[in-house]
Amino acid sequence: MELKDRLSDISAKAKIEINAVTTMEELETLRVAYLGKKGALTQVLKGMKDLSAEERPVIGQLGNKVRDEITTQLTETKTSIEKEVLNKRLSEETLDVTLPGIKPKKGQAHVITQSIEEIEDLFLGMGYQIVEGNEVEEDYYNFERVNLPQNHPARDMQDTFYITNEILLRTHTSPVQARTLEKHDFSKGPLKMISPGKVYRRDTDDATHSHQFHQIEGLVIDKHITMADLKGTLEALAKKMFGENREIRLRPSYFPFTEPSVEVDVSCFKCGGKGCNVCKQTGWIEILGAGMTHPEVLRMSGVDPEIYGGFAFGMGPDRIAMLKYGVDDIRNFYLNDQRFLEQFKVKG
Ligand code: 2U9
Repeated sequence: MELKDRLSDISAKAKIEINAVTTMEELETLRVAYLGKKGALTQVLKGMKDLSAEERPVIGQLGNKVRDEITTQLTETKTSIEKEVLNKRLSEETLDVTLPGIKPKKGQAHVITQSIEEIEDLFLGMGYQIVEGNEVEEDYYNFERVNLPQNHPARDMQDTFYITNEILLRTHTSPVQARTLEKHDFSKGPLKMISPGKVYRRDTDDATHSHQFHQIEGLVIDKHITMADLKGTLEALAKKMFGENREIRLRPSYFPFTEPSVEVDVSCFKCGGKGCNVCKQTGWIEILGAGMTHPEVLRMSGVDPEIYGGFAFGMGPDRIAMLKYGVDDIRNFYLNDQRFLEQFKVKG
């Protein structure tokens, strides 16, 4: 067959085949099939070397025309396929920005934090300051300064996490009281403070003991502070925490840092005092310890017990939350299980 005829066959065939292409892969296959090194057009043009001088330029021109036509059609087809692919993606991946967002779950403060803040509000309203302090403390401030001398059992390893012989994890927030008291300037008025925070005991964890728990301690030091002031303050605290018609009763007790010391019960908020499972049929629930600050503790903080005195108290908000919400295992507060924690929604 004449070169001329073969070229017009290739041109016609290419037009039809490229027209039928729908993917980039098919397009590339055709480009190689016609224009590649072993392509149909390339093979035909190899025959030009056998042509006469008159024929060669004519066929050469025709060959270039066919190559240009095929290249143009390949490029146009590529562009239209690319456009189709893009439009398909655009329609599939359309994001309707006017759709409402996914509402994040609203969290709330931890139940112990809620309990602490409720108690802080009460004391702020009574003119107390809230003081926080280090959890890593000196043995001296944690024990010595609250009248727990060197050989006191509470200082033994079984109760305390020691980091060195002198440094420990505080077992109560009393060192914050001692540090604040020693710096207090009484010419500016009485010391009225509470110190909330995490404390640590080297106990084995069980339903009522956690190696980490919380405490809130209070301290009021001035002239002429009496036990009646202590009782009135604790009554206000009990009513705020457990309801307005609660009563309290003080039972004699002993703490090295207070003299006299008392343990404080609140009338049962569940049965009103008749007796039930919460108050173990007694009508009363122990909520905290308190007492008049020991003179030796004052003296060690540089305060003259002949002139100044006052009261102190300590409570465990974990224990109070367990009583208030009927939680039977203290460890629930520290497992970070959302199913447990989200039950304690913030009111209002
Ligand atoms: C200074 C002076 C006095 C703090 C006090 C308690 C009573 C008390 C604990 C018992 C178990 C709280 O519920 S608990 O975790 N503590 O009962 N704490 S008086 O007295 C102080 C502290 C510091 C300078």
